[in-house]
Amino acid sequence: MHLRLPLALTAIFLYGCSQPATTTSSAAVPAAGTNRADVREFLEMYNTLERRIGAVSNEADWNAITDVTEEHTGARTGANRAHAAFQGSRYIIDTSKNFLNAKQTLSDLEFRQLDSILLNAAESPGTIPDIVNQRIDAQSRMESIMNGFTFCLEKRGSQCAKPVTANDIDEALLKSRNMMERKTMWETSKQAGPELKKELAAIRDLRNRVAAELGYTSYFHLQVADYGMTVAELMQMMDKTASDLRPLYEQLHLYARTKLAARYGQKTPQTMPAHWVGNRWAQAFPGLVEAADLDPLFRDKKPQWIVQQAERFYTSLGMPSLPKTFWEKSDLYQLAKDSKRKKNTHASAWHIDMDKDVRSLMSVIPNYQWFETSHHELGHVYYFLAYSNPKVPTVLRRGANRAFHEAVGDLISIASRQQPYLRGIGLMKADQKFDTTQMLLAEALDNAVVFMPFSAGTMTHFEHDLYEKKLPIDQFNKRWWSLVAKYQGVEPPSARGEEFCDACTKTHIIDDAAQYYDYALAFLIKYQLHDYISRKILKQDPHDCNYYGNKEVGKWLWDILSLGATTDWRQLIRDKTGEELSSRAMLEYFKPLTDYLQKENGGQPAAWQ
Ligand code: X8Z
Ligand code: ZN
Repeated sequence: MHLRLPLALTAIFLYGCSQPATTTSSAAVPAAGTNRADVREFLEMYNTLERRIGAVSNEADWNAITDVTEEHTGARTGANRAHAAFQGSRYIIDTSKNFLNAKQTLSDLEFRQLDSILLNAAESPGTIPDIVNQRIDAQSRMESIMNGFTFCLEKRGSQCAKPVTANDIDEALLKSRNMMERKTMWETSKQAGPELKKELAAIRDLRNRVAAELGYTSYFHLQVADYGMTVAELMQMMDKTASDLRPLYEQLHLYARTKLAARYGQKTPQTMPAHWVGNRWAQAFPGLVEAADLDPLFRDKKPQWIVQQAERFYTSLGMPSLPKTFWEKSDLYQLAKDSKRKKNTHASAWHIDMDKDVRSLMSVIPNYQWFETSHHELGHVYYFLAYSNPKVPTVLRRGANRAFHEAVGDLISIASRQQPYLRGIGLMKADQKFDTTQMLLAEALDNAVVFMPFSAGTMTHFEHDLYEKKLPIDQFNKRWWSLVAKYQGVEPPSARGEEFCDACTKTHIIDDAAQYYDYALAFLIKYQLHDYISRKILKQDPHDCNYYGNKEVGKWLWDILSLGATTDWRQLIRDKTGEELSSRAMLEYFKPLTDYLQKENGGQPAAWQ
């Protein structure tokens, strides 16, 4: 290597600060792809620095999200600025563009790395450092509001006399039969919106400005580019997905509102009142199928057991034990009621050093939802571990695409609700049996079909309009609820004017901007992978199968995970399942429900008014 690291670092930061803005080649930039050694040297330098600077930035993010203080927020802002200055340096942009101009001289692996480097740079172009820094500052501020937020049932002056946790709200929405309490809890869950609304409008403009610098129409466009798709292609795919699933969703919707009306002693409404549902955003209708209620299985379990069991699932497939540091450094359990510390309550997984420092943030309590979520988060963690191998350069230590990353743990969540597994690990008694149709119904309502109109419809269209159409701030709530009505058939318990920002209460809108379609795609992928594993590897019924302990399944999965982003994702799904990305497998999996629901719904027209 000709360019030693400290020298490279100096070159990047000096170039970043002192050169005039340029997006074409300059004398300081190596000639376009004429020398493969130059490309190799550049990539080696980038990967080494990315790993070091990224680790500092990730560690600061971790501290800020797990312990919300001014000091941590400040440290995070500083570390993120340094990381952005590296990733978006003009030297990095010009050099990678130059090499990419001579695409024919590059290997596929080199091309993929340069392409990723340029996409990373587009998040923080060094040509507009002030805007980039403003965006980082705004991001830190907004996340500290969200992560440190106290949901409050009763205020005394400016103090909260009756705080409630996110788990308390979820528990009440899942179990309470008292309409007043349900409404209060639902409204409480929306409290952070007003404070975040102006912040979201401001950061939207900054995100869009950043994306425009390297030629993207909006920040939404920049995020979609990661899939190698245009915005129109992505939106078309999402609309097709929502419409493929619509007939089944309508049947489930009618089933759910009829069932809930009986439960609450009300008339069946034409649309679904948001506070009737056991989920803050109606992205799932959990707790409706009494004959498949899995919560009682966890009554005597410790939260620790839940996460350890999720690890046992992966090791049973032949995957390695989690590093000791995972258990030492993760933040897995709900905070004590009197804890002074504030942390984000939404589950996440973290790859701190792009190597073996992997962590998860959760607030596990013993119930089925956290059992499933623990399997989901460890899916991310095993993905991190699998692609942290010498064949995968740092910048490609990512999922085959972002949806693949989400699909892995969710695939294991499908596996984790199969009865042979639940029996095998002693959660169900050896002679206990849940009705398979009821189990399938619960899965459709809780973690599959009901999610699709929310992810492919409401969330994707809201963020599309927010960024691509620059939705005015005084229409945020109106647009949100018109999408919720259109795609989900859900309406709020009372008018939600523009003093609120109900979209702002969805974590991903704040800290995972313009990426929620990842989950919709992930849900299609997970049923495609599950279909292949159950039929072709296990040779079992996809509705009653057991991955647990199967090394062949483990190897098949590990082969996907260990590639990271070194291959084309479309090719990967074709190679592994023999088909293109589609809703076929998901529709087929839930087909047995069609007749059942039609009968249960008495053949009534299912579409809501
Ligand atoms: O955010 C998540 C994971 C963390 S990556 C728990 N999920 C989405 C959500 O909760 O909205 C999983 C599926 C949907
Ligand atoms: Zn996830």
